[in-house]
Amino acid sequence: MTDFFTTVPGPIAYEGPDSDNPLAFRWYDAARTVAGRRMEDHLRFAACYWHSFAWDGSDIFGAGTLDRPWHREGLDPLDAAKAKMAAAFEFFEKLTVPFWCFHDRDIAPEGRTFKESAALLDEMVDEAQGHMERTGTQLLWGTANLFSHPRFQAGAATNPDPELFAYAAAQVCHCLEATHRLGGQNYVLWGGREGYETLLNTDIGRELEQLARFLAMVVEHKHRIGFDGLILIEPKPFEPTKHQYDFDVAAVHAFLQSHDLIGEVHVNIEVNHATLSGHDFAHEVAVARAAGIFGSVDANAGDDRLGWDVDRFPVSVEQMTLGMYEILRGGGFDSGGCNFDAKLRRQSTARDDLFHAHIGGMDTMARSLLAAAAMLEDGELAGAVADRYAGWDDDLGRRIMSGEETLPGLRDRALGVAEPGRTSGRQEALENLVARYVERAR
Ligand code: XLS
Ligand code: NI
Ligand code: NI
Repeated sequence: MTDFFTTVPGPIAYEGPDSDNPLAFRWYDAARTVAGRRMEDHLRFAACYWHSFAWDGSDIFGAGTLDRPWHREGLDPLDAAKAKMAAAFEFFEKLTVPFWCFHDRDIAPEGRTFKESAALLDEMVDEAQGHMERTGTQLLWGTANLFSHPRFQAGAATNPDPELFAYAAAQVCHCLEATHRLGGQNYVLWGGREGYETLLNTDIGRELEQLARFLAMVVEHKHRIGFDGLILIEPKPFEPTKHQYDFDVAAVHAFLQSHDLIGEVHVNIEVNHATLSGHDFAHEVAVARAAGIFGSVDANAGDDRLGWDVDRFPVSVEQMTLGMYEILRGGGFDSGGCNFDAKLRRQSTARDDLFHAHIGGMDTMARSLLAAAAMLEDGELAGAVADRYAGWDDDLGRRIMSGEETLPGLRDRALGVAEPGRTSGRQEALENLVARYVERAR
């Protein structure tokens, strides 16, 4: 145990909704059983390495603001990586978060050659293994950073130059194996720069075929090494490129279908990416569930007036309740979980701010779980939906769906029946119903 977070003794404990202790959980009670499962096993929280430990608070206008001593100039890169990792695991342990997530470049410095980088990653994976054994923290997923280094300026798998595809493939191969070695439960592919800026220099058809080939290679290798976690694509509509190929869940689904990858690849849905694509988070989960490709969640929040990936910590119980409800309807997480792909505001410079941010996020998600579980258990909302579609279980609906009816057959029928009736969609009443669950969640 290091002493980076000296003002927080840890472990953070559950004290209940009436507690005024800012360093306690008010809703996240890991051991409490909700809808037949421990809260901890429902939510499967993960802290991410990149925003909390690899990012120094810099933005496009200015330098880092955060107190991260391992970024100080002149340090040996490997020593710095180890100091960073010690602080990260001190944090995970004190927060009592069961999982963590990383990019290869978050945990290990980049060498001068691929060979050097691979060796550095191996060394840091050994280091992580020690920390994981000591603290009991598990790995929710690993991923390769195929977007920060200038070599990836034109993308990785979708690069116009096959040398870059080859480099990215080598990096993913190594990172997938590292994830496997650490007992990772999933492997994520976020298409960082897999998209384009202008059609004037881009061949979309080729790039999509390259992306499919890359994905097939990842799937092949996953089976080759016996990795039984899920391969997850994380959709995002834009940023950093103007047009990202994995725009939203529906686009990913169509891509998987047309390349025979259904069953092999699922999705990691990020809340802020969902809203950037013009959808609600719950919509993205529902589409993934309907398509059978739901995997995991990057829990964060956008900002109503900022149209980019601001990665705030989740604050809206209502938004998350609707998302959790869709997740629970599908049976909850399997190997996935809630990864806080979220970062501090750059003025939050005290070391304990990282705790307050995660405690708030975990409580928001936990309270949402309680509301969603009650909604599901009472069944009133589901009942209202079932009533709305009841006609499809009757004679006419069944005949249409079974193929017994044809267009002219339905015209003949219409000639002999009255104008169809209309029933209320009852949206406002249902919104009030949800509000009651959100208010009463305990
Ligand atoms: C960026 C993505 C990224 C992925 C992991 O917007 O959210 O952080 O989750 O590469
Ligand atoms: Ni994001
Ligand atoms: Ni993400």
